Amino acid sequence: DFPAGDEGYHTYAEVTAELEKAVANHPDLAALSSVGKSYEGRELTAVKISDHVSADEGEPEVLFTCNQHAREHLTTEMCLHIVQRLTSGYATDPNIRSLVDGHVIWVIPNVNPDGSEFDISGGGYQYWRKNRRPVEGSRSVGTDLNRNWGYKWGCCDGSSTSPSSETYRGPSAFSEPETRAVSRFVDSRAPRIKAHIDFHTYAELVLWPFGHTKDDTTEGMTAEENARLRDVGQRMAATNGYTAQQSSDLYLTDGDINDWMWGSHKILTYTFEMYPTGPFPGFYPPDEDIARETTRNDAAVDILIGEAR
Ligand code: 0X9
Ligand code: CA
Ligand code: ZN
Repeated sequence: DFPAGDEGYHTYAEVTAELEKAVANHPDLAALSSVGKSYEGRELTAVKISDHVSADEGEPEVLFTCNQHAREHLTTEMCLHIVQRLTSGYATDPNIRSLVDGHVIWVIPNVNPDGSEFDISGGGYQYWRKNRRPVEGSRSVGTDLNRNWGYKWGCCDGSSTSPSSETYRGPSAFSEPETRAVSRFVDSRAPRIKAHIDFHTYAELVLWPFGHTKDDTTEGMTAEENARLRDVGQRMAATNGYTAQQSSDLYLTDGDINDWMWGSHKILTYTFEMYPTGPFPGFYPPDEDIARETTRNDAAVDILIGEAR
């Protein structure tokens, strides 16, 4: 469980219960499925939101993913907030109604449930980042899921080959059950998924690909494509006050989720680094901050959905 005073955050079981409640209250708007299981066997739950949710209406699709990194608990709250806002606001908010009527919105609130449950085990926070699969042939546990994606995996000195590193990329691309399951889900929906945000903390940034090169244009990224990624990124950042930049301007990564989403499927894809800007309170803002910092991204989320067409 979360430490005393932080009970406003949701454990894996509490997230599941909240999602089931949303579906029970809005059975025509929301449905649950699983894209696969984590290493320890937890379901990687996906929420589908649309009008006539059980029908296939061929609408453009959007994906939100959260909690690739275990200790970034505010992101799980962000995905939960998206589900709750789009379902409970549908009846009264014409803007939400038109977004939900015209799109299929997928939300995966916890890509790394083993890691996030481990992070809150033992009475305090563990500062855990990676997943929980032991690394074969070493005493280390965990791969950085956000270095394990299969587009130019390990290409460019943006990840580590050392199992004890916080940015260990894993023994091969998609070696981890969590990245494999989410990527296969996206493969199965492509090319209908048009836009995506992966939520992280912290730094208050909107980041677009590529991460593996400092170049704006390169193989797989024309000047026109780069300009659109930048334009939408900057418009979203104007609504939440984050700083907008290409992800490699922050630092180089290889094998991150956005490089794969764009590189493999041309999905308009972003990383949001949420609140705060610095190490105090860093990964562990008090639960009193959840409502303010998730609501802060409502307009940006709406812009992204509107860009899927
Ligand atoms: O390093 C990451 O995986 C992300 N930051 S975090 O502090 N949440 O770990 C950022 C990934 C975005 N890609 C690049 N910066 N290239
Ligand atoms: Ca509190
Ligand atoms: Zn992160």
